Amino acid sequence: TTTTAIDENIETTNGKTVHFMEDVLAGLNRSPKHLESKYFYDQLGDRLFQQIMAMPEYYLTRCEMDIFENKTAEIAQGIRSADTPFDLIELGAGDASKSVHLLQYLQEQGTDFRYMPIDISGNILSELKQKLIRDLPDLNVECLEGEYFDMLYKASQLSSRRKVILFLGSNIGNMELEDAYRFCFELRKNLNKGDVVMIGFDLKKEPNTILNAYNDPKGVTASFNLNLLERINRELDADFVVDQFEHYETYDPLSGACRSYLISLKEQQATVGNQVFHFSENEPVYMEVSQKFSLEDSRKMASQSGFEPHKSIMDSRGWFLDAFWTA
Ligand code: AVJ
Repeated sequence: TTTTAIDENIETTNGKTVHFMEDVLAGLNRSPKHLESKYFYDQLGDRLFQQIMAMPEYYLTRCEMDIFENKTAEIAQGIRSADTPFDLIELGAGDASKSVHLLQYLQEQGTDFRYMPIDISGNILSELKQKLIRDLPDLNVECLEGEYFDMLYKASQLSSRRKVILFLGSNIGNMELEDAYRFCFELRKNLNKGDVVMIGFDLKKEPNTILNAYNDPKGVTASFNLNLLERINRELDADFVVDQFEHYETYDPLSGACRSYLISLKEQQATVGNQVFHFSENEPVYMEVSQKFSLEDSRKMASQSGFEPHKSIMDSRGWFLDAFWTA
């Protein structure tokens, strides 16, 4: 091929290469410029996201926590834990602060299952492993570091037991809608009849409540976005002048898309790899979508991707939905 030979890819601890440089260059060559939010989560990004989850404005975590703490038995019912032994695979597990409640409950019920957290952050996975060894010493755990489908494939190779997939926290909202549809379709193709998925959807609600969750006054979300520029500087030896970019958040109540941008505060340039990128004054770099859904939206997504929705659990305010679909 004729591809250039800048190979500043990240070698993760399990040997899986993440194409950070390639993806950053591709995104900055697009119009409008775009950086992928999956790269927010380096060590500092993990910390900042934990700070976001602790903010009063960021209701999502507490809503889903309400479900995991107070409706644990219903969740267990939704994944039909009484049936057969299964692998409980969590996509983007992070610190698993919500799912531990389910893990503990399943253990108390004497359920035969193995917990397989998947995350792109090896850093957060090793912390999770430590925590689980300490708090749930009898739990059977297998951590998988990498991208969702690579690791799902690996999980299938490790065992042929029934699968229960957790995709929580409205992580699905980080995909453009068409990508989310494609993702669910792909997920269905990778599962067998009778496997179950539990997906967290942040629901459409009063628009300012949503906007405030992503536009906090202390600027934690701004730092979370700007950290990606810092990360590119650190890991790809780039030279973004980070304080010359400003975080800007929007929520469109029609489409349900909450989107973040970094706005270039002046005309400037940045060098990444061997490429120079020009930013005009007020030029937006599109960073992240956090899509919001109605119950109908989620049901449509299930049926269009070949799943059968069989259960819905909401938090007490009806702000967040955990949907259960059967393959
Ligand atoms: C981790 C994808 C659920 O979109 O709500 C939080 C990430 N971005 N604040 C979300 C995020 C800005 C978060 N998810």
